Amino acid sequence: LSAAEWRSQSIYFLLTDRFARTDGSTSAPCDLSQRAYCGGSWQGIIDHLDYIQGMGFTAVWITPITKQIPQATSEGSGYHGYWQQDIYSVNSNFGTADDIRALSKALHDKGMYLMIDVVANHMGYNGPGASTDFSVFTPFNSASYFHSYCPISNYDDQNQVENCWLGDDTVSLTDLYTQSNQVRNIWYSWVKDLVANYTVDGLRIDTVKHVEKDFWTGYREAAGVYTVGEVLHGDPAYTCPYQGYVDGVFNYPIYYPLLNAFKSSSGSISDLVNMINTVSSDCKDPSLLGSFIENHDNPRFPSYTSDMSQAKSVIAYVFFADGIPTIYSGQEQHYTGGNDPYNREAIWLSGYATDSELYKFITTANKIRNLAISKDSSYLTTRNNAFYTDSNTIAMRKGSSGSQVITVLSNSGSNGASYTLELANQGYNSGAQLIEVYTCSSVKVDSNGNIPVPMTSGLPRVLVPASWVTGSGLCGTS
Ligand code: ABC
Ligand code: CA
Repeated sequence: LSAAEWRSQSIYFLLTDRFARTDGSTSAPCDLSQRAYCGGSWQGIIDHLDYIQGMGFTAVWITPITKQIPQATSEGSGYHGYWQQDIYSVNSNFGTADDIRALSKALHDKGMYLMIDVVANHMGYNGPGASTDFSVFTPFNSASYFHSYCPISNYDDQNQVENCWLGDDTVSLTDLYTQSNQVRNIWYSWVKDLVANYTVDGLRIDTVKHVEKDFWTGYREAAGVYTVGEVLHGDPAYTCPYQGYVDGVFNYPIYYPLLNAFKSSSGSISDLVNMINTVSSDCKDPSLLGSFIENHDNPRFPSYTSDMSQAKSVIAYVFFADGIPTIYSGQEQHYTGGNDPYNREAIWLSGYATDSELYKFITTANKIRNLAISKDSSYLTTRNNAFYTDSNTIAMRKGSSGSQVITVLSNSGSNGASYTLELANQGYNSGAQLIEVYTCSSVKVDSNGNIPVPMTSGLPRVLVPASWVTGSGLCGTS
């Protein structure tokens, strides 16, 4: 699937080890502190695609499939998939290569897409980098395939970031000499084969900033599908340029001010608005960025605040701002895990409840976004415009003029007041009829050109033209 075709998708990101087990258990324990395999499998994912599709997701991003460090190290095992040792074998803890093909087919049969996480920067070694036994790696079985050992000690030194090693003395992440043609050719044919073998639709690429930029040009070309890179850096001046080498990157620049704006009622809305504008001008194509508020590397949003309205607000941002919405498995169950490894809870322990508050909220968000996509062919590519703010509120509009989706988000939380927010400069003419889709209330643009938005309990509001809703499946229509 091309980058342009991914624009309209909606991604559910899961850790294969933590999503679903082949035995269908909803009670098998998973002690997060152990950093060990808990029993999830590719077959388990196949068995629970209805749960994912039921929320409206069209694509599933799974963690890396390659064979890992075999030992249980004192930092745990490679259950997450980022400690590969043999790139030509799959991780047998999750099943077989045929299981991955079956997963790919099961997704495609449902009209969904498969995104696989890939690592080209490093292998993983059980021990200090300085005493690596290179013979454990396939095919990179000698020191000549790697940069000589040095730990990354200064993340502001790009030379170190690219050419020194991640990890630590317990598990070192053996840093490949990606500048060499030998390594490049192996990776380029590997990724081409991966996409063909498993009929992969897109790739999430790990540690993109740890490899020199021009490596990615050939990698992306060999992959031939949409590539979204992890560049873990909050500065758009650093992160956006990678969009010249991979199709998209995760929107870390927005992540930090979004989190800070909504995790408490005193968060800064203006910092978020400034960043929306900076990313919009610095990034080549914000519509191809991965939009997110949670992942497996950061504390979950509800670990900062238990407030349900604030959780809904950040999810609404992820869906209705620019970019491809990416929800991390467990978000729909309001999981509260903190830092790695505690943010990697077993999803089966939720019983895959489809009546949870956020499962339902996300389902509606996907429906609204799909409605906008179907009614407005420019919805995805027009830039989100933050047109109103006050100290607790942001209002944004996105889409073609005359039929924009208006999203109003408050950080006040569940104790927030009930009031009418009079929104000016909102792009609709007086008399226009809108519907607020979460409450299904009708709202008419008044004679002064203001939209009276009914606010309550810090809940997000999303307004669309009233004429859109008929037949949409929203607000009781079918
Ligand atoms: C294991 C343990 C952890 C333990 C850790 C030391 O070792 O499980 O409990 O704390 C995988 C596993 C992890 C494992 C690591 C290391 O390997 O999933 O469980 O941790 O063995 C990607 C993946 C991630 C994966 C790897 C490695 C890479 O998403 O899951 O981890 O393949 C760096 C990398 C980034 C990486 C991330 C975990 O570490 O760049 O690719 N993620 C600064 C640096 C970043 C750095 C980040 C976190 O700190 O600039 O480069 O990310 O350490 C902003 C700034 C940013 C700054 C942040 C904190 O603040 O703009 O620059 O990021 O404002
Ligand atoms: Ca590197």
